[in-house]
Amino acid sequence: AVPYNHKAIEQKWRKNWEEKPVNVDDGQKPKYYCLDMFPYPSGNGLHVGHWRGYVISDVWSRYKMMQGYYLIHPMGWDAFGLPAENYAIKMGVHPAKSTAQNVANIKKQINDIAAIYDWDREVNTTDPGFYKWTQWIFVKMFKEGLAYEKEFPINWCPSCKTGLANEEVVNGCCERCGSTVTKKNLRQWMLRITKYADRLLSDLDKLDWPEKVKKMQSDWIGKSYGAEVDFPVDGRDEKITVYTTRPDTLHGATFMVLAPEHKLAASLATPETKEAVEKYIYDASMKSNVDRLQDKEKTGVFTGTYAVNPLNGAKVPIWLSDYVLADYGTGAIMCVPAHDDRDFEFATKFNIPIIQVIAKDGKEIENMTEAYTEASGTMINSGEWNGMESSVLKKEAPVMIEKMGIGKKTVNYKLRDWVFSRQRYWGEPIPIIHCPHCGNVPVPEDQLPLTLPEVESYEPTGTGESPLAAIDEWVNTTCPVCGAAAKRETNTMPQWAGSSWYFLRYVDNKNDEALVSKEKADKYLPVDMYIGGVEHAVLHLLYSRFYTKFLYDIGAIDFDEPFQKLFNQGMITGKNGIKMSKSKGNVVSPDDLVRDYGCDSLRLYELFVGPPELDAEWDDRGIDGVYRFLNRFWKLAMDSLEAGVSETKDMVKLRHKLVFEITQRLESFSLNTVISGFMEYNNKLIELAKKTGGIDRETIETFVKLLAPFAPHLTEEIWEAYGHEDSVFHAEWPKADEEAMKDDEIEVPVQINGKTRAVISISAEASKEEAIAAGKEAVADKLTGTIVKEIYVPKKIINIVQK
Ligand code: ANZ
Ligand code: ZN
Repeated sequence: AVPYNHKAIEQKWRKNWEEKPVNVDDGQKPKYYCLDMFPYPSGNGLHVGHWRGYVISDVWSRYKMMQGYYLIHPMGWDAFGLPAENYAIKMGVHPAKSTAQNVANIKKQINDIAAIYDWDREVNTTDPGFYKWTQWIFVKMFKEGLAYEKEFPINWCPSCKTGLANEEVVNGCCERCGSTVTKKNLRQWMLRITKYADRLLSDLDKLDWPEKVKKMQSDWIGKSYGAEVDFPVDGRDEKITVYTTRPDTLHGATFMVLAPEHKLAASLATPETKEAVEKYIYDASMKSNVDRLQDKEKTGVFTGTYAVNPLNGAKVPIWLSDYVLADYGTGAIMCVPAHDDRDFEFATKFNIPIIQVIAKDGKEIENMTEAYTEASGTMINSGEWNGMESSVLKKEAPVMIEKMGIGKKTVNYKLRDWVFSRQRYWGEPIPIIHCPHCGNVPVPEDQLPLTLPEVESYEPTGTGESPLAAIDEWVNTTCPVCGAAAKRETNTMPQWAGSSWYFLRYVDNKNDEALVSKEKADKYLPVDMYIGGVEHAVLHLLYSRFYTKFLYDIGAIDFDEPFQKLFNQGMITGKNGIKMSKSKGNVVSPDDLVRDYGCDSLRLYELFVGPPELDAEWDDRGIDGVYRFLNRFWKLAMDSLEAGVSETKDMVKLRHKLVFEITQRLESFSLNTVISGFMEYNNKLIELAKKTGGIDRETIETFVKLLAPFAPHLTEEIWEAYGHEDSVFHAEWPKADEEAMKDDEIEVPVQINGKTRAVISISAEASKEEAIAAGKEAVADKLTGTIVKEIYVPKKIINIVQK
């Protein structure tokens, strides 16, 4: 037979598919929407790590196609935002230009993967026809009261020179560039994502997502139940409200701490403490949230003023400390050092009394060396609450407190509203006009898109204003309501704006009348399978869910969760698990490997490197193995075609076992073991063919169909050689007949010390261990001595020797 020529075969089929696409909507088939997280078109192109996700999604898509679905499998570009802009600034070209070049380059590389992306559906977030709808959503949110303006100290990256959302700050550093994030008081556009907190939390139950990701989202939303309790300030009219999740410990509150930013903080100072209090407030304003929460020695200052515990009238000193955050709960806490670690540390350092109110192991501890933080045990030192069980009281106390009129039951969330404006050029202009008479007025919907103007200098200014603010003729406009001279908003949207809804646009990407038509949305949405890296677990995936729920609420779509199923692939790393990056010089480009081994081999190897959900170390040498496998299978198929042997029982059995194993592994997304399964069965068939002179047509064709999603070119070529005119992808996915998989049963005598004691029937293929185990079970009552030897003569006899 002719040898396997990957180059010629791959060229031929690439061309054939282009002329005659394999994925067609006949109006009859059900749809299947398989989505990849779309890339930032960076200037570095793709490396073998990027390929992994695309290969996984392509294999899954082709599998679904063979199961009879019409596929929605699109690709597009997340081209606004900092990476594209930083790159453009570095290279000295306008972001629009560099982005277009990068898109063209990456598109070519993506086509080399042989992925069946439907390029008619392509979207680009920087395209005015696309961002018209990104702006439209913002206008709708504004009209619904979900987009609002606010001035407050936000996270600020001094290197990117822009404000950041909480989600973009990782361990106190900018998610993009790694610089330490500081605080800056700035006017901001905010999105009221907190209004959706409860639904974002409870609807996680509907999703077929990795538990790990769901937990990250629910932790981020951070719902907690507790109470707000009012503490009157001693000798004054004011009250300080605290938020606590442990109202059961109220009798143990021996002091109170306010965040330095609390509105009463400065006014609580006495003439003696004034100087120290003001200094403390100033110092705290210079620190970031993360600095403040990190585990280091507590600092604080006594205000000189006391509050009154509303339950027992005890006077408690009021302190300021930066371990209390201004923007969580009420920004003030009651401190129970006996039962909270941070309060314990603080009380110990500043010599504040510690009163235990929950017995540990039924006892009051003599000298506490650490807080007892569990809500379990009997209440002590707690007046009328003495003797109650703390876990019960914890739930009941909020209601009791409410009845006593000293506070109320509350629910709290860690989730904050989304800081949505960026002081950068390369983003969607926020479509708002500031009118001196009418206030903030949205750009009328029929005037969208509000296009991003050309600027001379698109570098960030660092002043808190975007470069757009320098373009007078753009900034100065008239109010759409009253016609007065007015100014445009000059901030732009964050990178996440476009990616929060792009998946909707793919199914109707040329629609000028609506973001997506009702008809197409009903027909093709939502996404059935979403494939991408786990780094987006909170950011993008949470924002997309929020947008989808909003669009559902305003009737733009009929579903309220975007992604039914989610798969997170692990990262491909360089040697020793180091992340592949240009700066580390360990990037492996797919281009040479495609040239030397072909796309099909590289696709297989991307999967073979390890379980797809785990990180895997790349080693070029491993590709030889899969290349050899493809060559051997090619030869087997072509030789068998010439030999034309008829099927034997063994062939039928192997065929059905193969279908069963491969389908099962594929369904459970164990793609690396699918590949090893192919290799294993290929070897078995080659062994068999040595005896029979070849393998029957149906078995080879079945193998070809199973292998098709993985090695599309090679399988099309063999399929054609076997006389098929239509694509292998229009063939049906094979089904396993479990009856046909069964091994033949044979009868074997079981002997003890050479005497036959039973005859059992076992599989002809049974291993020594299986045969002996079955034999021993059959004669168990006669095995009274010590077994010294176990013999299995395959298919003939089992002999147990005992003493
Ligand atoms: C008294 C108490 C006693 C507390 C005790 C804990 C244990 P989560 O679950 O995170 O909601 N807290 C409230 N507001 C805070 C703020 N702005 N900055 C820092 N800490 C704050 O936790 C709520 C608990 O964290 C609250 O319950 C409060 O301390 C503290 F044995 O109140 B607790
Ligand atoms: Zn006006």
